[in-house]
Amino acid sequence: MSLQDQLETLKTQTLAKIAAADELSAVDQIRVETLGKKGPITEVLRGMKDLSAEERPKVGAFANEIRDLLTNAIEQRKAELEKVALEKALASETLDVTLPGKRLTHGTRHVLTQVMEEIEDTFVGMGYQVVEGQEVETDHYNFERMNLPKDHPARDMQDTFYISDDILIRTHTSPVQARTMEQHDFSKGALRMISPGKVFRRDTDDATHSHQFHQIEGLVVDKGVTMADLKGTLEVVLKELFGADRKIRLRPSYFPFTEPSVEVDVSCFKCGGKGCNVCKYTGWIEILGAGMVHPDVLKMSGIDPEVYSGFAFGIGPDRVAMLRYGVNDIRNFYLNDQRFLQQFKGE
Ligand code: FA5
Repeated sequence: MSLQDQLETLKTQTLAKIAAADELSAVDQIRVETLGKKGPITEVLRGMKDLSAEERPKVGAFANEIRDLLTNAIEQRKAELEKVALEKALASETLDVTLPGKRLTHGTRHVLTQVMEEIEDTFVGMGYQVVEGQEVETDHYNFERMNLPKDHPARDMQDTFYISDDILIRTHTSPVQARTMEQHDFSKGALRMISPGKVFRRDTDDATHSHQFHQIEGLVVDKGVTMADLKGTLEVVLKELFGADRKIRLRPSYFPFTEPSVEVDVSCFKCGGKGCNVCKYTGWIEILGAGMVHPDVLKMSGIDPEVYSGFAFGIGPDRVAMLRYGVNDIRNFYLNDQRFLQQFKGE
């Protein structure tokens, strides 16, 4: 086959290949194979040295013509394929500005935060200061200053997680009482404080117990504070929380840091005291522990019990929230399940 014929066949075959290529990479491949240094055109041009002087320019011109033609065909196919790719991208990435936007869901404060803030507001309205305690406490403040010396049997009710022999995560918010009393300057007036926060116990988790829960401690110390002040204060707060027609009841109880000590019940907000499943058919719901600050606790904080007296209480807001909203398992508060939490939208 003459060189011209070879070039002619190459042209036909390559043009067919170019037309069939449907990817940019395939077109590039054809360019390298046909026009590259090791391709057939270069081969033909190399073979020209064997041609006669008459034939050489003709074959040379024809070879250049074919090379230009194929180069153009390749460029054109590339441009076509690039256009198709662009159109495809534009079609798939279209932004429809008329579509409705995606709604951002609003988070809400946790239901326990809401209940605690509500209780705080009531006390702030009565002139109490809110004191932040610390979750990691010493044995000294958590127990000893609360009249629970080492080996006191009442420590068993509040077993906890120890970090070392003397450092623990607090079992109640009561240590804040001691920390606040020892700082208070009575020449500036009475001590009235509440302290909300997390507490921890080695309790087995069940529907009404969690190893981590919350308390709001309350403490009032002044000259002439009596049990009547405690009762009046709690009555106001519990009516605010559970409804104006609620009654309260004090039952004798025992805490090492108060004397006398009481458990405080509120008349059932569901049945009004007749008896139902919420109040376990007693008509009353236990809400908190309280009492008159033990004289030894005052003394340990440098306060003279002959001059000053006080009351203290510890509310469990987890239980308050359960009762108020009919939540039957305390663990719901700690599972971070949106379906549960979204039901308490707050304001
Ligand atoms: C105390 O912790 C006392 N410090 C309260 C107190 C303060 C009494 C000041 C007198 C003066 P108690 O162990 O009863 O007491 O706990 C108080 C409240 O915390 C309970 O009424 C209950 O509402 C809540 N509570 C106790 N244990 C758990 C628990 N495992 N899970 C959820 N709530 C709990």
